Amino acid sequence: QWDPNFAPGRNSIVHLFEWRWDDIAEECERFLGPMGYAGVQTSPVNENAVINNPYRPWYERYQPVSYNVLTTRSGNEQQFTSMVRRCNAAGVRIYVDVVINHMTGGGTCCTGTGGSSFNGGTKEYPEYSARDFNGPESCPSSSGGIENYNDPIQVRNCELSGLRDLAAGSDYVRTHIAEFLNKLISLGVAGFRVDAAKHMWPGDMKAVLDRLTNLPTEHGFSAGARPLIYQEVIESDSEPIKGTEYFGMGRVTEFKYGRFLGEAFRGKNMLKYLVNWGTGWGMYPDTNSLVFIDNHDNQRGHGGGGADILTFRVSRMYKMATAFMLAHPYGLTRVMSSYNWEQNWDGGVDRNDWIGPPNENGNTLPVTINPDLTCGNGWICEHRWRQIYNMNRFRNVVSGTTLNDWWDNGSNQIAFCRGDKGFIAINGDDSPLNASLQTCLSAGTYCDVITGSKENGACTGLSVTVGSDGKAQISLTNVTEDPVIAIHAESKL
Ligand code: LM2
Ligand code: CA
Repeated sequence: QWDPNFAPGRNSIVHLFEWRWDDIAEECERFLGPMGYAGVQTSPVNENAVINNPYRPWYERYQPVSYNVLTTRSGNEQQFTSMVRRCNAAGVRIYVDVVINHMTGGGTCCTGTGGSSFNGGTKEYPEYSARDFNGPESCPSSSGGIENYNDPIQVRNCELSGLRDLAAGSDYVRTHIAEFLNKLISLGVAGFRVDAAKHMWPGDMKAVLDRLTNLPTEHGFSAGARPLIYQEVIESDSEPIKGTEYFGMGRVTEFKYGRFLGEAFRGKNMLKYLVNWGTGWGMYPDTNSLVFIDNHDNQRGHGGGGADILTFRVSRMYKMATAFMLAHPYGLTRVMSSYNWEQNWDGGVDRNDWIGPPNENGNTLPVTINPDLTCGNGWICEHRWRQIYNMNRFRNVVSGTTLNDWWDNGSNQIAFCRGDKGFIAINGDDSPLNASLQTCLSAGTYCDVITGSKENGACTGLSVTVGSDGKAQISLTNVTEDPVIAIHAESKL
Protein backbone atom coordinates (compact mmCIF):
# COMPACT_ATOMS: atom_id res chain seq x y z
CA GLN A 1 0.00 0.00 0.00
CA TRP A 2 0.96 3.60 -0.53
CA ASP A 3 0.66 5.39 2.81
CA PRO A 4 3.98 5.59 4.68
CA ASN A 5 2.31 5.62 8.12
CA PHE A 6 4.45 8.57 9.14
CA ALA A 7 4.00 10.25 12.51
CA PRO A 8 2.22 13.61 12.09
CA GLY A 9 4.29 16.48 10.71
CA ARG A 10 7.01 14.26 9.22
CA ASN A 11 7.56 13.66 5.54
CA SER A 12 10.85 12.16 4.41
CA ILE A 13 12.75 8.87 4.69
CA VAL A 14 16.54 8.50 5.08
CA HIS A 15 18.37 5.44 3.81
CA LEU A 16 20.97 4.64 6.49
CA PHE A 17 22.83 2.27 4.19
CA GLU A 18 24.78 -0.42 6.07
CA TRP A 19 24.34 1.24 9.47
CA ARG A 20 24.38 -0.91 12.62
CA TRP A 21 21.08 -1.24 14.45
CA ASP A 22 22.55 0.27 17.63
CA ASP A 23 23.68 3.33 15.67
CA ILE A 24 20.28 3.74 14.01
CA ALA A 25 18.58 3.59 17.42
CA GLU A 26 20.90 6.32 18.71
CA GLU A 27 20.39 8.37 15.54
CA CYS A 28 16.61 8.21 15.87
CA GLU A 29 16.80 9.59 19.39
CA ARG A 30 19.60 12.14 19.06
CA PHE A 31 19.00 13.44 15.52
CA LEU A 32 16.30 12.03 13.25
CA GLY A 33 13.48 12.44 15.74
CA PRO A 34 14.39 15.97 16.89
CA MET A 35 15.15 17.10 13.33
CA GLY A 36 11.80 15.95 11.98
CA TYR A 37 12.84 13.08 9.75
CA ALA A 38 10.00 10.63 9.23
CA GLY A 39 11.66 7.29 8.71
CA VAL A 40 14.68 5.13 8.02
CA GLN A 41 15.23 2.58 5.28
CA THR A 42 17.53 -0.08 6.71
CA SER A 43 19.77 -2.54 4.95
CA PRO A 44 18.44 -6.12 4.80
CA VAL A 45 17.88 -7.58 8.27
CA ASN A 46 17.98 -11.30 7.59
CA GLU A 47 21.05 -13.52 7.46
CA ASN A 48 23.13 -13.27 4.28
CA ALA A 49 26.09 -15.05 2.73
CA VAL A 50 29.52 -14.21 4.08
CA ILE A 51 31.53 -13.30 1.00
CA ASN A 52 35.30 -13.20 1.35
CA ASN A 53 36.27 -12.68 -2.29
CA PRO A 54 36.16 -9.74 -2.68
CA TYR A 55 36.37 -9.14 1.05
CA ARG A 56 32.97 -8.51 2.65
CA PRO A 57 31.37 -6.44 -0.15
CA TRP A 58 28.24 -4.43 0.60
CA TYR A 59 26.38 -6.57 -1.88
CA GLU A 60 26.64 -9.74 0.20
CA ARG A 61 23.50 -8.47 1.91
CA TYR A 62 21.64 -9.00 -1.36
CA GLN A 63 22.38 -12.74 -1.04
CA PRO A 64 19.98 -14.05 1.61
CA VAL A 65 20.64 -17.36 3.38
CA SER A 66 17.70 -17.57 5.79
CA TYR A 67 14.81 -15.49 7.09
CA ASN A 68 14.60 -17.05 10.53
CA VAL A 69 18.00 -15.81 11.66
CA LEU A 70 18.12 -12.03 11.92
CA THR A 71 21.87 -11.64 12.27
CA THR A 72 23.92 -9.51 9.88
CA ARG A 73 26.80 -7.09 10.09
CA SER A 74 24.25 -4.54 11.32
CA GLY A 75 23.51 -6.56 14.44
CA ASN A 76 21.27 -9.31 15.78
CA GLU A 77 17.55 -9.77 16.33
CA GLN A 78 17.57 -8.36 19.83
CA GLN A 79 19.38 -5.23 18.64
CA PHE A 80 17.02 -4.87 15.67
CA THR A 81 13.97 -5.27 17.92
CA SER A 82 15.23 -2.65 20.34
CA MET A 83 16.07 -0.26 17.48
CA VAL A 84 12.55 -0.46 16.02
CA ARG A 85 11.04 0.21 19.43
CA ARG A 86 13.33 3.17 20.14
CA CYS A 87 12.85 4.71 16.69
CA ASN A 88 9.06 4.40 16.86
CA ALA A 89 9.17 6.05 20.28
CA ALA A 90 11.17 8.91 18.72
CA GLY A 91 8.53 9.33 16.00
CA VAL A 92 10.70 7.72 13.33
CA ARG A 93 9.39 4.77 11.30
CA ILE A 94 11.48 1.83 10.10
CA TYR A 95 11.29 0.44 6.53
CA VAL A 96 13.23 -2.72 5.83
CA ASP A 97 14.89 -3.56 2.53
CA VAL A 98 13.64 -7.08 1.84
CA VAL A 99 15.26 -9.42 -0.66
CA ILE A 100 12.60 -11.96 -1.59
CA ASN A 101 13.21 -12.58 -5.30
CA HIS A 102 16.25 -14.74 -4.77
CA MET A 103 18.70 -16.27 -2.33
CA THR A 104 22.49 -16.43 -2.84
CA GLY A 105 24.48 -16.80 -6.01
CA GLY A 106 24.85 -20.30 -7.41
CA GLY A 107 28.58 -20.18 -6.85
CA THR A 108 28.30 -19.06 -3.26
CA CYS A 109 28.47 -21.28 -0.18
CA CYS A 110 28.89 -22.22 2.84
CA THR A 111 28.14 -20.13 5.94
CA GLY A 112 25.80 -17.22 6.58
CA THR A 113 26.27 -14.23 8.82
CA GLY A 114 24.18 -16.00 11.47
CA GLY A 115 26.18 -19.22 11.21
CA SER A 116 23.71 -21.19 9.06
CA SER A 117 25.04 -23.59 6.44
CA PHE A 118 23.93 -23.35 2.84
CA ASN A 119 24.98 -24.38 -0.61
CA GLY A 120 24.11 -22.15 -3.54
CA GLY A 121 25.32 -24.82 -5.96
CA THR A 122 22.71 -27.37 -4.85
CA LYS A 123 20.13 -24.71 -3.84
CA GLU A 124 20.06 -25.91 -0.24
CA TYR A 125 19.23 -23.37 2.44
CA PRO A 126 17.92 -23.76 5.99
CA GLU A 127 14.38 -22.89 4.86
CA TYR A 128 14.38 -23.67 1.14
CA SER A 129 15.49 -26.54 -1.07
CA ALA A 130 15.90 -27.04 -4.82
CA ARG A 131 12.18 -27.50 -5.49
CA ASP A 132 11.49 -23.95 -4.27
CA PHE A 133 13.50 -22.39 -7.07
CA ASN A 134 13.00 -21.73 -10.73
CA GLY A 135 14.95 -23.94 -13.09
CA PRO A 136 14.91 -25.20 -16.70
CA GLU A 137 11.16 -25.98 -16.53
CA SER A 138 10.26 -22.34 -15.86
CA CYS A 139 13.24 -20.34 -17.15
CA PRO A 140 13.52 -20.46 -20.94
CA SER A 141 17.09 -19.15 -21.33
CA SER A 142 19.85 -21.59 -22.18
CA SER A 143 22.19 -20.38 -19.43
CA GLY A 144 19.51 -20.19 -16.72
CA GLY A 145 20.28 -16.51 -16.32
CA ILE A 146 18.40 -13.49 -17.67
CA GLU A 147 19.74 -13.06 -21.20
CA ASN A 148 16.97 -11.01 -22.77
CA TYR A 149 15.22 -8.19 -20.90
CA ASN A 150 12.63 -8.02 -23.69
CA ASP A 151 11.27 -11.35 -22.49
CA PRO A 152 9.32 -10.87 -19.24
CA ILE A 153 9.37 -14.63 -18.62
CA GLN A 154 13.15 -14.57 -18.48
CA VAL A 155 13.21 -11.45 -16.34
CA ARG A 156 10.86 -13.07 -13.79
CA ASN A 157 11.84 -16.74 -13.92
CA CYS A 158 15.56 -16.75 -14.72
CA GLU A 159 18.47 -15.86 -12.48
CA LEU A 160 19.46 -12.24 -11.97
CA SER A 161 23.27 -12.13 -11.79
CA GLY A 162 23.36 -15.85 -11.05
CA LEU A 163 21.23 -15.47 -7.91
CA ARG A 164 19.06 -18.51 -7.08
CA ASP A 165 15.58 -17.44 -8.15
CA LEU A 166 12.67 -18.25 -5.83
CA ALA A 167 9.58 -19.74 -7.50
CA ALA A 168 7.05 -17.49 -5.80
CA GLY A 169 4.14 -19.20 -7.56
CA SER A 170 4.19 -21.93 -4.92
CA ASP A 171 2.15 -21.74 -1.80
CA TYR A 172 5.11 -22.71 0.38
CA VAL A 173 7.34 -19.92 -0.94
CA ARG A 174 4.59 -17.31 -0.72
CA THR A 175 3.71 -18.32 2.80
CA HIS A 176 7.30 -18.44 3.94
CA ILE A 177 8.07 -14.96 2.59
CA ALA A 178 4.88 -13.62 4.18
CA GLU A 179 5.76 -15.17 7.53
CA PHE A 180 9.10 -13.38 7.43
CA LEU A 181 7.51 -10.02 6.60
CA ASN A 182 4.81 -10.58 9.23
CA LYS A 183 7.46 -11.21 11.85
CA LEU A 184 9.04 -7.83 10.99
CA ILE A 185 5.59 -6.21 11.16
CA SER A 186 5.06 -7.71 14.62
CA LEU A 187 8.35 -6.11 15.70
CA GLY A 188 6.99 -2.70 14.67
CA VAL A 189 8.34 -1.95 11.19
CA ALA A 190 6.14 0.33 9.07
CA GLY A 191 6.82 -1.08 5.63
CA PHE A 192 9.20 -2.52 3.09
CA ARG A 193 11.42 -1.68 0.14
CA VAL A 194 11.05 -4.74 -2.05
CA ASP A 195 14.34 -5.49 -3.76
CA ALA A 196 14.35 -6.64 -7.39
CA ALA A 197 10.53 -6.38 -7.65
CA LYS A 198 10.86 -6.19 -11.43
CA HIS A 199 12.08 -9.78 -11.27
CA MET A 200 8.95 -11.02 -9.53
CA TRP A 201 5.57 -11.55 -11.20
CA PRO A 202 3.13 -8.85 -10.06
CA GLY A 203 0.63 -11.61 -9.30
CA ASP A 204 3.09 -13.37 -7.01
CA MET A 205 3.91 -10.08 -5.31
CA LYS A 206 0.23 -9.47 -4.69
CA ALA A 207 -0.28 -13.00 -3.35
CA VAL A 208 2.54 -12.49 -0.85
CA LEU A 209 1.46 -9.00 0.23
CA ASP A 210 -2.19 -10.05 0.61
CA ARG A 211 -1.00 -12.39 3.38
CA LEU A 212 0.44 -9.53 5.44
CA THR A 213 -1.09 -8.51 8.75
CA ASN A 214 -2.05 -4.99 9.81
CA LEU A 215 0.52 -2.88 11.65
CA PRO A 216 0.30 -3.40 15.42
CA THR A 217 -1.40 -0.60 17.32
CA GLU A 218 0.91 -1.14 20.32
CA HIS A 219 3.71 0.36 18.22
CA GLY A 220 1.71 3.52 17.63
CA PHE A 221 0.04 2.68 14.32
CA SER A 222 -3.60 3.48 13.75
CA ALA A 223 -6.00 0.56 13.74
CA GLY A 224 -6.13 -1.18 10.38
CA ALA A 225 -2.91 0.45 9.09
CA ARG A 226 -1.18 -1.51 6.33
CA PRO A 227 2.58 -1.61 5.67
CA LEU A 228 4.04 0.82 3.13
CA ILE A 229 5.31 -1.05 0.09
CA TYR A 230 7.78 0.43 -2.35
CA GLN A 231 8.90 -1.87 -5.07
CA GLU A 232 12.24 -1.58 -6.78
CA VAL A 233 11.58 -1.55 -10.50
CA ILE A 234 14.25 -0.11 -12.75
CA GLU A 235 12.09 0.76 -15.71
CA SER A 236 13.69 1.20 -19.11
CA ASP A 237 12.09 2.76 -22.18
CA SER A 238 13.47 -0.06 -24.29
CA GLU A 239 12.03 -2.86 -22.16
CA PRO A 240 8.45 -4.16 -21.92
CA ILE A 241 8.21 -4.35 -18.10
CA LYS A 242 6.69 -1.19 -16.64
CA GLY A 243 6.36 0.13 -13.12
CA THR A 244 2.62 0.53 -13.66
CA GLU A 245 2.26 -3.26 -13.35
CA TYR A 246 3.08 -2.86 -9.65
CA PHE A 247 0.87 0.13 -8.80
CA GLY A 248 -1.85 -2.10 -7.39
CA MET A 249 0.41 -3.26 -4.55
CA GLY A 250 2.14 -0.03 -3.59
CA ARG A 251 4.64 2.55 -4.67
CA VAL A 252 7.40 2.07 -7.22
CA THR A 253 10.93 3.51 -7.21
CA GLU A 254 10.99 6.31 -9.81
CA PHE A 255 14.47 6.09 -11.36
CA LYS A 256 13.78 8.85 -13.88
CA TYR A 257 13.74 11.33 -10.99
CA GLY A 258 17.44 11.19 -10.13
CA ARG A 259 18.49 10.85 -13.75
CA PHE A 260 16.54 13.92 -14.92
CA LEU A 261 17.63 16.05 -11.97
CA GLY A 262 21.23 14.89 -12.43
CA GLU A 263 21.14 15.99 -16.04
CA ALA A 264 19.51 19.31 -15.18
CA PHE A 265 21.85 20.25 -12.32
CA ARG A 266 24.89 19.16 -14.34
CA GLY A 267 23.87 21.72 -16.93
CA LYS A 268 22.64 19.28 -19.57
CA ASN A 269 19.11 20.64 -19.34
CA MET A 270 17.77 23.99 -18.23
CA LEU A 271 16.30 24.37 -14.78
CA LYS A 272 13.43 26.47 -16.16
CA TYR A 273 11.97 23.29 -17.62
CA LEU A 274 11.40 22.01 -14.07
CA VAL A 275 8.27 24.21 -14.08
CA ASN A 276 6.12 21.11 -14.67
CA TRP A 277 8.29 18.66 -12.71
CA GLY A 278 6.48 15.48 -11.74
CA THR A 279 3.94 13.73 -13.94
CA GLY A 280 4.59 16.48 -16.51
CA TRP A 281 7.96 14.82 -17.06
CA GLY A 282 6.41 11.41 -17.65
CA MET A 283 7.01 10.18 -14.12
CA TYR A 284 4.65 8.03 -12.04
CA PRO A 285 1.62 9.59 -10.33
CA ASP A 286 2.53 11.32 -7.08
CA THR A 287 0.90 8.70 -4.87
CA ASN A 288 2.70 5.84 -6.64
CA SER A 289 6.23 7.19 -6.61
CA LEU A 290 9.19 6.89 -4.28
CA VAL A 291 11.78 9.46 -5.32
CA PHE A 292 15.46 10.03 -4.61
CA ILE A 293 18.55 11.74 -6.05
CA ASP A 294 20.75 8.65 -5.78
CA ASN A 295 20.56 5.21 -4.18
CA HIS A 296 23.07 2.66 -2.93
CA ASP A 297 23.33 1.09 -6.38
CA ASN A 298 23.54 4.00 -8.76
CA GLN A 299 25.88 6.03 -6.55
CA ARG A 300 28.47 3.34 -7.37
CA GLY A 301 27.55 2.58 -10.96
CA HIS A 302 25.29 -0.44 -10.22
CA GLY A 303 21.58 -0.54 -11.06
CA GLY A 304 19.78 2.07 -13.13
CA GLY A 305 20.08 5.80 -13.48
CA GLY A 306 23.00 6.36 -15.79
CA ALA A 307 26.17 8.39 -15.64
CA ASP A 308 24.64 11.71 -14.61
CA ILE A 309 23.44 10.60 -11.16
CA LEU A 310 24.56 13.07 -8.49
CA THR A 311 26.16 11.85 -5.28
CA PHE A 312 27.94 13.24 -2.22
CA ARG A 313 31.12 13.35 -4.32
CA VAL A 314 29.75 16.33 -6.26
CA SER A 315 28.42 17.90 -3.12
CA ARG A 316 27.52 21.36 -4.44
CA MET A 317 25.25 20.07 -7.20
CA TYR A 318 24.04 17.33 -4.88
CA LYS A 319 22.86 19.81 -2.26
CA MET A 320 21.16 21.91 -4.96
CA ALA A 321 19.28 18.93 -6.34
CA THR A 322 18.36 17.69 -2.87
CA ALA A 323 17.07 21.14 -1.91
CA PHE A 324 14.91 21.12 -5.04
CA MET A 325 13.63 17.63 -4.22
CA LEU A 326 12.69 18.49 -0.64
CA ALA A 327 11.10 21.80 -1.64
CA HIS A 328 8.99 20.29 -4.41
CA PRO A 329 5.63 18.67 -3.59
CA TYR A 330 6.01 15.71 -5.96
CA GLY A 331 6.63 12.22 -4.60
CA LEU A 332 7.51 10.43 -1.39
CA THR A 333 11.12 11.53 -0.84
CA ARG A 334 14.08 9.46 0.31
CA VAL A 335 17.42 11.00 1.29
CA MET A 336 20.53 8.87 0.79
CA SER A 337 23.07 8.52 3.61
CA SER A 338 26.31 6.94 2.45
CA TYR A 339 29.71 5.77 3.58
CA ASN A 340 32.89 6.72 1.79
CA TRP A 341 35.06 4.32 -0.15
CA GLU A 342 38.19 4.96 -2.15
CA GLN A 343 37.38 4.79 -5.83
CA ASN A 344 39.73 3.14 -8.31
CA TRP A 345 38.90 4.29 -11.81
CA ASP A 346 40.01 2.05 -14.60
CA GLY A 347 38.64 2.26 -18.13
CA GLY A 348 35.62 4.28 -17.00
CA VAL A 349 34.61 1.90 -14.21
CA ASP A 350 35.31 2.04 -10.51
CA ARG A 351 37.09 -1.22 -9.63
CA ASN A 352 36.29 -0.53 -5.98
CA ASP A 353 32.51 -0.39 -6.42
CA TRP A 354 32.20 -3.52 -4.23
CA ILE A 355 33.79 -2.12 -1.08
CA GLY A 356 31.70 -2.69 2.03
CA PRO A 357 31.03 -0.34 4.92
CA PRO A 358 33.82 1.06 7.11
CA ASN A 359 35.01 -1.95 9.07
CA GLU A 360 37.70 -3.62 11.10
CA ASN A 361 38.25 -7.27 10.20
CA GLY A 362 34.85 -7.22 8.54
CA ASN A 363 33.02 -5.85 11.58
CA THR A 364 31.15 -2.68 10.68
CA LEU A 365 32.49 0.35 12.50
CA PRO A 366 30.18 2.51 14.61
CA VAL A 367 29.06 5.90 13.34
CA THR A 368 30.88 8.56 15.34
CA ILE A 369 29.61 12.14 15.57
CA ASN A 370 31.83 15.23 15.25
CA PRO A 371 31.18 18.49 17.13
CA ASP A 372 29.87 20.11 13.91
CA LEU A 373 27.21 17.36 13.64
CA THR A 374 28.96 15.58 10.73
CA CYS A 375 30.02 11.94 11.04
CA GLY A 376 33.38 10.22 11.40
CA ASN A 377 34.79 6.74 10.75
CA GLY A 378 34.13 7.06 7.02
CA TRP A 379 30.38 7.70 7.29
CA ILE A 380 29.24 10.55 5.02
CA CYS A 381 25.86 11.23 6.66
CA GLU A 382 24.40 13.46 3.94
CA HIS A 383 21.26 13.66 6.09
CA ARG A 384 23.33 15.58 8.65
CA TRP A 385 24.45 18.27 6.22
CA ARG A 386 22.79 21.53 7.28
CA GLN A 387 21.50 22.29 3.79
CA ILE A 388 19.80 18.89 3.74
CA TYR A 389 18.40 18.60 7.28
CA ASN A 390 17.11 22.16 7.08
CA MET A 391 15.34 21.37 3.80
CA ASN A 392 13.84 18.30 5.44
CA ARG A 393 12.37 20.71 8.00
CA PHE A 394 11.21 22.97 5.14
CA ARG A 395 9.32 20.02 3.66
CA ASN A 396 7.56 19.47 6.98
CA VAL A 397 6.64 23.15 7.31
CA VAL A 398 5.17 23.43 3.79
CA SER A 399 3.47 20.02 3.87
CA GLY A 400 -0.06 20.14 2.48
CA THR A 401 0.51 23.21 0.29
CA THR A 402 0.81 23.31 -3.48
CA LEU A 403 3.52 24.80 -5.65
CA ASN A 404 2.70 28.36 -6.74
CA ASP A 405 4.29 31.55 -8.05
CA TRP A 406 6.92 29.80 -10.16
CA TRP A 407 9.55 32.19 -11.50
CA ASP A 408 12.49 31.68 -13.82
CA ASN A 409 14.81 33.91 -15.79
CA GLY A 410 14.45 31.90 -18.99
CA SER A 411 17.40 29.68 -18.20
CA ASN A 412 18.72 28.28 -14.93
CA GLN A 413 17.56 30.69 -12.26
CA ILE A 414 14.34 29.44 -10.70
CA ALA A 415 12.17 30.18 -7.68
CA PHE A 416 8.82 29.09 -6.33
CA CYS A 417 6.55 29.26 -3.30
CA ARG A 418 4.82 26.52 -1.36
CA GLY A 419 1.48 28.08 -0.52
CA ASP A 420 2.17 30.90 1.94
CA LYS A 421 4.56 28.71 3.95
CA GLY A 422 7.84 28.53 2.07
CA PHE A 423 9.97 29.99 -0.70
CA ILE A 424 13.07 28.73 -2.51
CA ALA A 425 15.35 30.27 -5.14
CA ILE A 426 18.07 28.36 -6.97
CA ASN A 427 20.74 29.84 -9.21
CA GLY A 428 22.11 27.33 -11.70
CA ASP A 429 23.39 29.99 -14.09
CA ASP A 430 26.93 31.27 -14.49
CA SER A 431 25.81 34.77 -13.54
CA PRO A 432 24.38 36.31 -10.36
CA LEU A 433 20.67 36.33 -9.59
CA ASN A 434 19.34 39.74 -8.58
CA ALA A 435 15.59 40.12 -8.64
CA SER A 436 12.62 41.19 -6.62
CA LEU A 437 10.66 37.96 -6.26
CA GLN A 438 7.29 37.00 -4.80
CA THR A 439 7.93 34.83 -1.71
CA CYS A 440 4.25 34.44 -0.74
CA LEU A 441 5.31 34.86 2.93
CA SER A 442 4.03 37.44 5.37
CA ALA A 443 6.09 40.60 5.87
CA GLY A 444 9.13 40.22 8.08
CA THR A 445 12.70 39.02 8.28
CA TYR A 446 13.49 35.38 7.64
CA CYS A 447 16.53 33.21 8.19
CA ASP A 448 17.85 31.55 5.05
CA VAL A 449 18.08 27.89 6.09
CA ILE A 450 20.76 27.10 3.51
CA THR A 451 23.48 29.42 4.83
CA GLY A 452 22.45 28.97 8.44
CA SER A 453 19.75 28.09 10.90
CA LYS A 454 17.44 29.95 13.22
CA GLU A 455 18.87 29.39 16.68
CA ASN A 456 17.46 30.98 19.83
CA GLY A 457 15.57 33.47 17.69
CA ALA A 458 18.65 34.59 15.75
CA CYS A 459 19.94 33.57 12.33
CA THR A 460 23.40 32.02 11.94
CA GLY A 461 23.30 32.68 8.18
CA LEU A 462 21.93 35.28 5.81
CA SER A 463 18.60 37.00 6.39
CA VAL A 464 15.92 37.82 3.83
CA THR A 465 13.48 40.70 4.26
CA VAL A 466 9.97 40.23 2.91
CA GLY A 467 7.85 43.31 2.31
CA SER A 468 4.14 43.78 2.87
CA ASP A 469 3.55 42.84 -0.78
CA GLY A 470 5.23 39.47 -0.14
CA LYS A 471 8.19 40.42 -2.30
CA ALA A 472 11.85 40.21 -1.34
CA GLN A 473 15.02 41.32 -3.05
CA ILE A 474 16.83 38.07 -3.76
CA SER A 475 20.57 38.27 -4.36
CA LEU A 476 22.28 34.99 -5.05
CA THR A 477 25.64 34.88 -6.74
CA ASN A 478 26.68 31.94 -8.85
CA VAL A 479 29.98 31.55 -6.96
CA THR A 480 28.65 31.17 -3.43
CA GLU A 481 29.10 27.89 -1.57
CA ASP A 482 25.47 26.92 -2.16
CA PRO A 483 23.57 28.93 -4.77
CA VAL A 484 20.23 28.38 -3.05
CA ILE A 485 18.08 30.49 -0.71
CA ALA A 486 15.25 28.92 1.25
CA ILE A 487 12.97 30.54 3.84
CA HIS A 488 9.81 29.31 5.50
CA ALA A 489 7.19 30.23 8.04
CA GLU A 490 9.17 28.78 10.94
CA SER A 491 12.42 30.49 9.94
CA LYS A 492 10.82 33.89 10.55
CA LEU A 493 12.91 35.89 13.00
C1 LM2 B 1 18.84 -5.01 -6.44
N1 LM2 B 1 17.78 -4.50 -6.85
O1 LM2 B 1 16.99 -5.05 -7.72
C2 LM2 B 1 19.75 -4.35 -5.50
O2 LM2 B 1 19.40 -2.99 -5.33
C3 LM2 B 1 21.15 -4.57 -5.97
O3 LM2 B 1 22.07 -3.92 -5.12
C4 LM2 B 1 21.41 -6.08 -6.04
O4 LM2 B 1 22.64 -6.38 -6.69
C5 LM2 B 1 20.37 -6.80 -6.90
N2 LM2 B 1 19.10 -6.23 -6.91
C6 LM2 B 1 20.22 -8.21 -6.38
O5 LM2 B 1 19.62 -8.18 -5.10
C7 LM2 B 1 23.78 -6.41 -5.87
C8 LM2 B 1 24.99 -6.07 -6.70
C9 LM2 B 1 25.42 -7.23 -7.58
C10 LM2 B 1 25.60 -8.46 -6.72
C11 LM2 B 1 24.25 -8.77 -6.08
C12 LM2 B 1 24.27 -9.99 -5.21
O6 LM2 B 1 24.69 -4.93 -7.53
O7 LM2 B 1 26.68 -6.89 -8.19
O8 LM2 B 1 26.03 -9.56 -7.50
O9 LM2 B 1 23.89 -7.65 -5.22
O10 LM2 B 1 25.21 -9.87 -4.17
C13 LM2 B 1 27.20 -10.24 -7.06
C14 LM2 B 1 28.32 -10.14 -8.09
C15 LM2 B 1 27.89 -10.87 -9.36
C16 LM2 B 1 27.57 -12.31 -9.04
C17 LM2 B 1 26.48 -12.34 -7.96
C18 LM2 B 1 26.15 -13.74 -7.53
O11 LM2 B 1 28.58 -8.76 -8.37
O12 LM2 B 1 28.97 -10.81 -10.30
O13 LM2 B 1 27.05 -12.93 -10.23
O14 LM2 B 1 26.92 -11.61 -6.82
O15 LM2 B 1 27.26 -14.37 -6.96
C19 LM2 B 1 27.64 -14.17 -10.60
CA1 CA C 1 12.47 -13.98 -10.18
